[in-house]
Amino acid sequence: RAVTGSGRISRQSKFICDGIKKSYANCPNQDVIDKVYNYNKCLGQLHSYPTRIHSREEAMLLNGVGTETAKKIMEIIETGDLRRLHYERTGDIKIVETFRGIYGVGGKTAYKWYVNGCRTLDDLRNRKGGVKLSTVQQIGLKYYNDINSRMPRSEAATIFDKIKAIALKIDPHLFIEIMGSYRRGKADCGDIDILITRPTDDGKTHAGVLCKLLRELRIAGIITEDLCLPDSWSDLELVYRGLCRKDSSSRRRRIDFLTVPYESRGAALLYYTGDDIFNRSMRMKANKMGYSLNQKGLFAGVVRDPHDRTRKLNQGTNIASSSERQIFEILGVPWQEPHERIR
Ligand code: DCP
Ligand code: MG
Ligand code: MN
Repeated sequence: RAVTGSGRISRQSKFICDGIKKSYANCPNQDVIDKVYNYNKCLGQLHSYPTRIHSREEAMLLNGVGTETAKKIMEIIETGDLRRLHYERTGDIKIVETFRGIYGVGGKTAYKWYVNGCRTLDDLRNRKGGVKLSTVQQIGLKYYNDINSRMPRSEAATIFDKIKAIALKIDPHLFIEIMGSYRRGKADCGDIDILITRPTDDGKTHAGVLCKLLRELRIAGIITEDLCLPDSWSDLELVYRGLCRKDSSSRRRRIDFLTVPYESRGAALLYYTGDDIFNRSMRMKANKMGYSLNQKGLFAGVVRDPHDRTRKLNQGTNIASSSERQIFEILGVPWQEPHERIR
């Protein structure tokens, strides 16, 4: 992802690892174990690397990346692909990869289904080998092609306009915005990301709005399936994931909602605009300055577990959350318009 901006290197290396692990599961060989260990180490490094890698020298600065791995990284940067992978990507890995494309299916489940004798999506539909699919996985399988294709920007705009009109009928004071790749100006979108909040100067909040809105959107035929519902609907901060469509003759599209307290709107705008690599570089900048950044705000005085830097020992103090610009300023990062926030 750090290399190509498309998830390619991490996914590909993961398949190499999975493939090697599987082939050698019964006859462990130290060379292979070392190789898998090293690939995993590089993957971890690439996952948390904040910017795009530009040169072999830069790649080699990563822990665990030697000349051979750096060569592979450069090949992916230059050609967008890794030729060697075409020889190593055997049939079983391709099938597992197909199964992993089902919403709600991870590598473990995909591999389990393979072991149970399933080779195609139709095998899963026929429950070959007695495989069991969760409700979400069944939806993911049914709309496999829809979920795995991107929509034109114009379709996202049409769907969003309908949703916004219905939302403003519920409460005309709502702040509702389309985020993610759409806000960055991309020509096509993987899903629709919608941020909702509400000014509180009249003493009211958006509590309860999302539940009402989703009900209206189901009645209007816009939301068609739920994938992930919040546990409780009364909170101000909620996440929803589902499927929607423009009208009854359109394909299903993925849709996400995020609602946040009004005072976190700046941090939420920043987070939900992305892209994810840009977010990673902003978070890393914050961490270097002794702050912590997330969708709720920029926090000072966060104490982290020295043995596990990802574990926070306290909440810290929220020093900026209502304005995107203020967060840029405190971090000393020159302002960037959403379409510039790509790494
Ligand atoms: N996000 C993030 N880290 C993640 C996932 C998401 O920082 N692991 C943030 C940045 C993303 C935004 O949330 O831009 C929306 O997430 P999406 O997965 O919907 O990604 P995009 O909208 O950017 O791209 P796509 O067109 O594929 O949906
Ligand atoms: Mg998106
Ligand atoms: Mn999304």
